[in-house]
Amino acid sequence: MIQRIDRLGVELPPPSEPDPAGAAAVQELMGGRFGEMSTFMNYTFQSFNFRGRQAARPFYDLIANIAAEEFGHIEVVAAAINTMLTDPANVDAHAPDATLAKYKGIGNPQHFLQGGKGALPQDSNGKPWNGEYVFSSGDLVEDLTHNYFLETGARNGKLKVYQMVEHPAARALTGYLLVRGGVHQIAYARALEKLTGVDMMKAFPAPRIPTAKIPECRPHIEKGLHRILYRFSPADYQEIGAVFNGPHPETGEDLVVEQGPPEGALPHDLPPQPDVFAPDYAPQDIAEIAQRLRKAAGLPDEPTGQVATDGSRFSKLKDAVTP
Ligand code: MN3
Repeated sequence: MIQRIDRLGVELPPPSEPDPAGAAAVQELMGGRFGEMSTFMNYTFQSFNFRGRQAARPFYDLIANIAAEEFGHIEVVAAAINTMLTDPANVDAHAPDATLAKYKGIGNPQHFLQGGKGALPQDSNGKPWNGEYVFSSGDLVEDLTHNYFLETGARNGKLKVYQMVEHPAARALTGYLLVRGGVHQIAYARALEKLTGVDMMKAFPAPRIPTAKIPECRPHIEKGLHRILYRFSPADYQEIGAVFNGPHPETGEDLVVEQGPPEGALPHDLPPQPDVFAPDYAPQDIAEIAQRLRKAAGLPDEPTGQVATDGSRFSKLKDAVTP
């Protein structure tokens, strides 16, 4: 089972200028062959299918535990795409005044036509994520070798998206994922070293990504996120430290296991976009129904969940400046 926490792994900036073309490129990190849906589903299926797990416990724990972090990576990729598709100045734009015309020919039209300016389980070409990207052979060394290769390709992809997309949400996303993907790459390298004796980081020293020189990586490195594996369970997966230990292959610092999940960050409540009916043509109607239900259920007047910025703030701001 998985327990869910209403936080993002990393703080993202609030919506600013929409960047549909950038959002389409970031989709590669969601539904591409080397995207986060792939890492998540590979480790998830490998952990589901793991035989003899008690005898091989440290390896089972490692794969199952990393799978849990990958769910949060999908979540933060979606949050970045949604931020980039949000027009905070457009919260009162209603059909049929052709507010979407400016997006014609830019990015992935399905972000607007199929979805409500929301992330899709697709790659940067709009091709759906594919279950054939999952490799779960049952052979532990094969699966771990595949995972090392997958993390290596995933880091390459993150760096290329970083270079292609300048939107601050994409930069915050890729800076974080480059650091965390590096930890997972090291974890699988260590697992293979301990099983087979091969020095993976010497055999395949790829990709050579100088994360310490990337401004959006640096704050995470300063907090040690490049050498921490979080235990994503209150009581289980106790044995990951039997594999994830020793010096960091690049910096020489000790690798550490920390009780997690990480503190994370509050998500911005992205404002309604009535031009794509998200969450409705007239979002205020839904808000009024929700408020009645909340009152009838004996809940406090203010919503109980926490967000970094309340989505309704955007339209209030607009009201304040509109005569
Ligand atoms: Mn990941």
